[in-house]
Parts: sequence; structure tokens; C-alpha cells
Amino acid sequence: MTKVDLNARIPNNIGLGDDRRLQRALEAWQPGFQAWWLEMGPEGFQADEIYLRTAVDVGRDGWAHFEHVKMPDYRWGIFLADPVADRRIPGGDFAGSPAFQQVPGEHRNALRRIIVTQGDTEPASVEQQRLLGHTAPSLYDLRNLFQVNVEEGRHLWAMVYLLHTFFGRDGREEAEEMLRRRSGDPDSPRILGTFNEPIQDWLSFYMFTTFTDRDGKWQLLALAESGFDPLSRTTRFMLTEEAHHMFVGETGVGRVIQRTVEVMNEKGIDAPGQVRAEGVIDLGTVQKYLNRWFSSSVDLFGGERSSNAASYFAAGLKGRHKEETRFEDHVALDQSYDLPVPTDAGLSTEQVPLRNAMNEVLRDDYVADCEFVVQRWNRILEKSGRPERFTLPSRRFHRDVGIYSGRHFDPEGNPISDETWNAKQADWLPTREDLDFVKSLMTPVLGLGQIANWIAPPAKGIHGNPFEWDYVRFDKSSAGVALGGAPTITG
Ligand code: BYC
Ligand code: FE
Ligand code: FE
Repeated sequence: MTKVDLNARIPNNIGLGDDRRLQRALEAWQPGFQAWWLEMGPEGFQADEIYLRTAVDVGRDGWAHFEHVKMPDYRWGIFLADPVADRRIPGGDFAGSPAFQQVPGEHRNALRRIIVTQGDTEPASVEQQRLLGHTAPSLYDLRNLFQVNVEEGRHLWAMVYLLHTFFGRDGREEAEEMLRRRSGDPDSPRILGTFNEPIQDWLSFYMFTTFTDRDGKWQLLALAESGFDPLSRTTRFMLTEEAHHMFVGETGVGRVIQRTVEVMNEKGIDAPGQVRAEGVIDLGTVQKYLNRWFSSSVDLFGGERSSNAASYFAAGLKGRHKEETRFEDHVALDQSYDLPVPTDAGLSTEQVPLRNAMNEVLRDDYVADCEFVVQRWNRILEKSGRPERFTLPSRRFHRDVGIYSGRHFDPEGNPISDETWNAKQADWLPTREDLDFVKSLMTPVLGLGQIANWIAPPAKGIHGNPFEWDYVRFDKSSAGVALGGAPTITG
């Protein structure tokens, strides 16, 4: 077991106190991170006490500590999962050789690029979500938002640790850049598409944490299979925190659905206009949000045919989920992947060398995972005796990256003409009017035990506490008002 030092300026289980150079480098980066957090982290609420979970250990049980803390005082630390004795590279050209403990020189640039891309998404998501606190539907949800935010901040620390430790000066420069890019900034955007899209309302937040954090889960699972052992250990521990983010998303959408069908059944209505008149989100709008955030997140897996993906796999930098137990051929050189490729006549199957299709292999796992989520949402409809059902669109629908981009497909994945797309787009993706409607519902409800009309309360609270509980304790001093403004209490 690694030893955890919680009292250090940067809590860690990497023996930071024994490595003065690294410690100095990370402590030099820390003030920049804190300044970024105050500038680009949650707007307001920084003086309030939030009931937060903090990582304090890496064992299976008791890895987290819960207490009320002010977000700027959160103890962002560096934690790696315990090493696996005699760990071997799971797949690729070096499958079976001892895992790398140092960066293999010839793959330095590729590895840095993977770590930078992963790291960049973490602060990006915090920036995207920074205004949502002002419209939280309950104290419970407000706390969950901030929990996700501080942990994404810790995930940035995790990648910055790797950059500082293994990439020398370039790594330190990349770590600075992480604090300089800004989500949605035309001059200095975040790296990947989805992370530059605004998250303007809580339905988007729940969809994002369902679908985009779930991309995070699958990318981290692929990196957990890395032959570069420090990356594997770092991402394995990040996955422990990730489960809660997806929980917030899936149950959040589930509670929206629950509330809508309660109102529909109670009032005996189903026309979208009538449903909206009751101040709840009609199911068609939920489906459009689902379509939008799923399709954007599907892009995050990269191109279907990717020479980058092939070289990452070959070098053992990124692997397939459960490489050792799920597959027999860990070299993956003689196999191919049947890829439906768009042609002018429709779709035809092309056999892509398996290594070049590794993005698609991972996307398959992701899509299957998302299917289960949609099934669980449908169970809420079923249980409420509703005939409606949600569907996951085809991965070809509404793509911006890869072979399906620049063409149009319907949600079932059939190629369609520009005319059909233009005529149907408003039925499939949120329109300005849909966004405005959802936005109109976003008024804060921050009274103890209270909840907005458009969402059902959760089945239970956090860490054994009831829903009706002060997950956020507002600062009564003037400092709190200056930083965040007094919360409006309605509902
Ligand atoms: N947007 O060979 P290709 C998370 C670029 S989420 C914009 O097809 P490759 C989290 C690509 O960079 C998980 N550009 O793709 C969730 C390349 O550019 P160049 C994040 C894109 O290299 C919620 C070109 O297109 N982790 O943790 O196989 C909250 C062709 O590339 C996009 C990772 O992503 C896009 N969507 O890349 C908080 C893991 N997709 O070379 C956190 C690390 C591709 O032409 N990243 N491009 O300039 C990777 O492993 C890979 O970079 C990718 C795919 C999976 C992104
Ligand atoms: Fe993360
Ligand atoms: Fe996350």
C-alpha cells in the first residue's frame, strides 16, 4: 500500500515530500490553479460551506471523507491507485513485457498529447458549468454540481502530476496552458468539441454528466490499460470518483422524467403545450436534449479510422477495456473491423485493420453502456404506465468528427438528403424555442428541503443524510454577499 500524506500542502500518496524538485514545481503551479478556480470555477458560492467528499485514500473502502468546506479550501490532492505487482503491458507490440515506469522515448510526444487532451477536458467542464449554481433546483443538486466541479479540478491535478513528473520543461509548459485555454473562447478554446459548448441549463448539465462524463469513463478505462504504468494508476483512481458524476447525470434526467410523467398522469394531459403550461419539461424536449448531448459525446472518441489510435495501441499507450480477460489476441494485427462507410449509394461495409479501428472498438462499448442508461430511463415511463419511450440515436446521427460528419443521417442512422435534414432537424434537436422554454424554468430553489417544480426529489440524500438537509450552508457575512450574492429563495 502507498502511504498517504494528507497534511502536505498538496495531499498525495506519491511520496511528494521525498522529491523536492517535483514538490517545488507542483507548489509553483498551485497558486495558478487556485487563481483559475476563483476566476473560472463556480461563480458565487465560494464563501459558502458545501458538504463535499474529499479523496483521502485509495483503498476500496473509506477512500473519501465528507464534511462542509468552502470550495477554495478543498484539498485537491494527487492520488494513484496502488501498484499491481509485476504489471505487464496488456496489449500492442509489447504485450506481456513489463509495464513502463518511465516514458518510452519514442512515444513521448504521443503520450504527452493523450495526457494533455485528457487533462484539458477537466477544467473545461468546470468552466462550462460555472453559472449553473445560480439556478439550482435544490440544495442537494447545488451540492452535487460543486462535488462534480471540485473533482474535475482534482482530475486536472492528476494529469498535471504526470506532466510535471515525466515531461520536464514541456510538461510544465503544458500544465500552464491548461490554465490558459478557456471553454468556448474563439482565440484559445479547449481542445475537444463538446468542451466548448455552453451548458446553459440543468437538463443540459444532467445530459452532459450522463453522456460526456461517460465518455470520460470509457477513455479512462482505455487509459487504465496503458502500458505506461503511472498513467494507468492515475486513471484507475480517477474512475473511482467518476461513478458519482454519472450518477448525478442519470438520476438527474430520471428525476426530470419522473416529475413530468407524474404531472401528465395527474392532469391527464399529453400534448407538449399542455405539459409545458404545467411548468414541467415535455418528454419530446428531453429526447431532443438526449440526441444533442449523446451525438456530441460520440464525437469525442475520434475518427472511425485513426492512425493515431493504431499507433497508441501498438505502443501500448492506450488499450482495450479489460484487454487481458476479454481478448485472446493482444497484438490485434491480423484482424479487421467491419465498418459501415457512407457512399453516394448509401452505406457499404469496409474492413478496417483492427488497430486503426480502436476508436470504434471503444465507441462500441460506450454506445452499449448508453443503451442501458436509456433502458433505465424507459423503466420510469413503464412503471408510470406511460406508452412513450426514449431511444438512443444511431452513432451516425449529427456527427461533427469522422466519416459520418458532413453528411446527414436520421436518428435511426439512415442516410438522408439535405432537404430532409433541414425539414426534420427541429424535431430531432433542441430549437431556440425549446432552449428558451427550459431556460424559463431555471429559477433557483435553495430553501431547506425545497425543490423546483420541474424535477422530482431524489430517492435518497447524500452519504446517509436526508434530502431535506443543509448540503450548502450559506455564508451570512457580507463577504458571501459580495462574492456570490444572497440566494433567491423561491418554490
Ligand atoms: N473535437 O485520429 P483522430 C472526460 C481531432 S472526457 C475536436 O480521429 P484521435 C471528461 C484529433 O485531435 C475524456 N477535435 O482522433 C468528461 C485529431 O487532430 P489532429 C477525455 C477532435 O487522435 C466530462 C483529428 O481530430 N479523454 O474526461 O484518435 C467532464 C483526427 O483525429 C475530436 C480523452 O479524450 C473532437 N471531439 O483522437 C470532465 C482521452 N476528436 O491530429 C472530463 C485522450 C478528434 O488532426 N484523447 N479530434 O490535429 C485521446 O485518446 C484521443 O485524442 C481521442 C481521439 C480519443 C480524443
Ligand atoms: Fe474528470
Ligand atoms: Fe467526471
